[in-house]
Amino acid sequence: MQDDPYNPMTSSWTCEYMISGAGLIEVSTTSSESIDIDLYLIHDSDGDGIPEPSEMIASSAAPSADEQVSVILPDDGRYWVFVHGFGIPDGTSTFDCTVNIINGNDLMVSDTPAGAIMADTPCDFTVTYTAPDMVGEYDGMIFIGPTSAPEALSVPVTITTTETQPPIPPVPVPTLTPHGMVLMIVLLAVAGSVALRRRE
Ligand SMILES: [Ca+2]
Ligand SMILES: [Ca+2]
Repeated sequence: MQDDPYNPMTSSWTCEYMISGAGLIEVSTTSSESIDIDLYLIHDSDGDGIPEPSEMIASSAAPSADEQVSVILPDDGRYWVFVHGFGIPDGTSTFDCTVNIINGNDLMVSDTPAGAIMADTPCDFTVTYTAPDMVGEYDGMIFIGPTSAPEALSVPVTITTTETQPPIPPVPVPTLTPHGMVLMIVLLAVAGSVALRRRE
């Protein structure tokens, strides 16, 4: 719907999520119509259950319907996705909104190397998972980085479960450490996925 173009808080399409231990929130919109919708992500940081302008943590407002926001390692709590009708020539229109939230602790990292890792030195670690009962494809994420920025690199993990469960594929460790650099790493893994697609 056409909303007040100067006030994203008037967004007529909103969706609420409770987030706990998430590694990623990723939201995108698109439309087959010639409209301009914008995307906002709001975190209820004061915990009062009310979305406020000061709580906006991400926005995407290009002059089309194709928008995308993502937040890595979001704080726990209540979130709202606002889709703002900036320019809807016919007053109402349709769009797709895809929300991907990766959370949970179904992925476990173990056998991590202790101490410093020299550049260009491969190191092995073990990733185990708790497979959901339902056969399907599940997205997870492993963060790798120095202790001061543990989410510096994110490695997506996809687990496909079948009737007979295959072994988990090895997770490649990005080899981006420059020559001579010593990298202290921490590993944090999250898994589980919520994806929905809504058309209104
Ligand atoms: Ca609030
Ligand atoms: Ca837009």
